[in-house]
Amino acid sequence: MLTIYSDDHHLHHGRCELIDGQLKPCFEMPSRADHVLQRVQKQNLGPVEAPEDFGLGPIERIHSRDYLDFFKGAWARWTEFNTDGDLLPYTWPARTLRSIKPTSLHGQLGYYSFDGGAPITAGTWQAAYSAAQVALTAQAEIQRGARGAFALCRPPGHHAASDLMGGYCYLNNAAIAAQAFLDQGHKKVAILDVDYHHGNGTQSIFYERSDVLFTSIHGHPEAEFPFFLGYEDERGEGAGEGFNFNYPLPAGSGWDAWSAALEQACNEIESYGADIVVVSLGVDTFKDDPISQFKLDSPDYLAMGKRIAALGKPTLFVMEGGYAVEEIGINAVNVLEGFEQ
Ligand code: Q9C
Ligand code: ZN
Repeated sequence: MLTIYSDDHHLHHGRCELIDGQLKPCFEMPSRADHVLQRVQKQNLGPVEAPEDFGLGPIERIHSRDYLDFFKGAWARWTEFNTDGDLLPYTWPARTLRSIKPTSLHGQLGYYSFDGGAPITAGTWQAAYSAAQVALTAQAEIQRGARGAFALCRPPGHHAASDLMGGYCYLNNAAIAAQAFLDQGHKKVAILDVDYHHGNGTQSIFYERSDVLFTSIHGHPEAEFPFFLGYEDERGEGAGEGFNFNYPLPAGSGWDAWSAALEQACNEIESYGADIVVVSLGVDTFKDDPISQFKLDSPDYLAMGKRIAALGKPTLFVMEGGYAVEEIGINAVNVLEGFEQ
């Protein structure tokens, strides 16, 4: 299987995040992607190539122009404040406040984010832009007839909505690739989001559409980030009604419960009749993940890949979360090896 990878992800290195009442070093760190790349190479998964540049066009199919302009220009505006910290939001247009679009940097930052988990650093735009190109280049490989391809994206994307960053995500790599498939002639794309967290950004982007089926297995939002989306009763709206399937699971869930949900998601993908499957591949479902509560073990990821392969569809894997840095490579590549077996 071909892997697409860009060193540009090193340009994004957030300093800290607020967790358990403390500022701690960001869990979403550059060594994550380095470990996955090393494992791809160690296992001889296949060639590793740099992304092509498809420009902003395919990104603008998913993200609004004003959001992209804000994100691209935010760091330059922040440098005028002469501080050396990352750019982080701290006020949001929550209930009782107005949803006006502010003109100030921090006002706009709150407007274009849903949490304080997506710091902007000097190189964040370039890293996120390149990650989207990584997804698009792997998408092109499938379009050329490959059965599988791996987009080793960093930063991740599935929490990013059309005009919102959050949850370590800025540009929704999986959504951008899914839209590219449609724009290149496919009619039905299924997204299978196996990251521990609900893919709220992806769900929201396609919620009113029937040309993308969204399925997600994740920690129950009653108890887990992103808290405000990811319930089972979210089935899609308008033309999208019946094309959204959430499988929230309780903390402590292991392979038995998880694979039962996978079976249901796969059945929905089958009956939908997808042309293409895009997997939002987070491996923060691992038992030793430092911020997550599922109990999958490394061999389970081989079985996951095998079940996805049994769908018999061309499949694009897009890297999302996974914070047990030592094992992230083993677990992510196990899915890909399971798929190829
Ligand atoms: N900073 C992905 O796995 N945790 N994102 C909140 C407060 C946010 C995870 C802790 C978890 C986001 C792509
Ligand atoms: Zn996650």
